[in-house]
Amino acid sequence: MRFHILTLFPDMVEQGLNTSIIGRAVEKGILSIEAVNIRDYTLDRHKKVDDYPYGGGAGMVMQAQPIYDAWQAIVTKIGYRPRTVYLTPQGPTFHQGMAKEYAKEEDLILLCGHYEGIDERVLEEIVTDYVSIGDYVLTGGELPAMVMVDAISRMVPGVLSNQESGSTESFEGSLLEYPQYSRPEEWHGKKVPPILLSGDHAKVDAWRREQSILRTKERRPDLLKWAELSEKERKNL
Ligand code: 6GU
Repeated sequence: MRFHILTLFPDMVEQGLNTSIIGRAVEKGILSIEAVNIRDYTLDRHKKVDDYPYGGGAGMVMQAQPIYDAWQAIVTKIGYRPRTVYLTPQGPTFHQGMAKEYAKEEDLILLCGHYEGIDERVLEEIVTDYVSIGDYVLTGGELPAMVMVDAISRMVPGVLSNQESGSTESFEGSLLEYPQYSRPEEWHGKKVPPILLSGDHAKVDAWRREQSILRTKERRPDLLKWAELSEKERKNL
């Protein structure tokens, strides 16, 4: 899968996504992540990419021309108009199901805004999806874009090793992860739950399932509405 990130801060995005798992997938050629500097496409003699808002008000607005031309350069290179996401608090909140859907795309363009926003007319022409990452205000779309790239990438086949993909399972069914323990068997007077040392895999699985359900009920009861539970599990809630 190929990510194309339209941004005024390409270094921030390239640095932030150079992590172990994502970086390894890029090296293996499973992913490519290209940060496109919007400023490289401005026709302004002074490399300006923003201007005052018509109608007045605080702040600056990112102009249509450099964004459109940067987007068009990507479209010309790949030969079709891919889904184009504008990162904005005005979109629906990103979730795991969206990550799984986006992971099916061959290309994805992520448009990062700054200042007071982007000229509406270019959004109308290029944006197919509006996405927020939660109800708080950030200074720009770069961190949200990195969040999306990470969450989508780990759903692309081959990005996670078998070891790493185990931990996708529980959220897939809308339940939180069960608690994990490693050596030593006793730490600060706290013992590892004995069932985990029993070697009885069926019992361990049943215990973990129960812990996942209990933990979800306690910490994220809102998720239980989506959880895939047996009739018995739902009755016992
Ligand atoms: Cl996608 N952008 C900005 N600027 N702030 C946000 C956001 C996005 N999602 C939550 N807050």
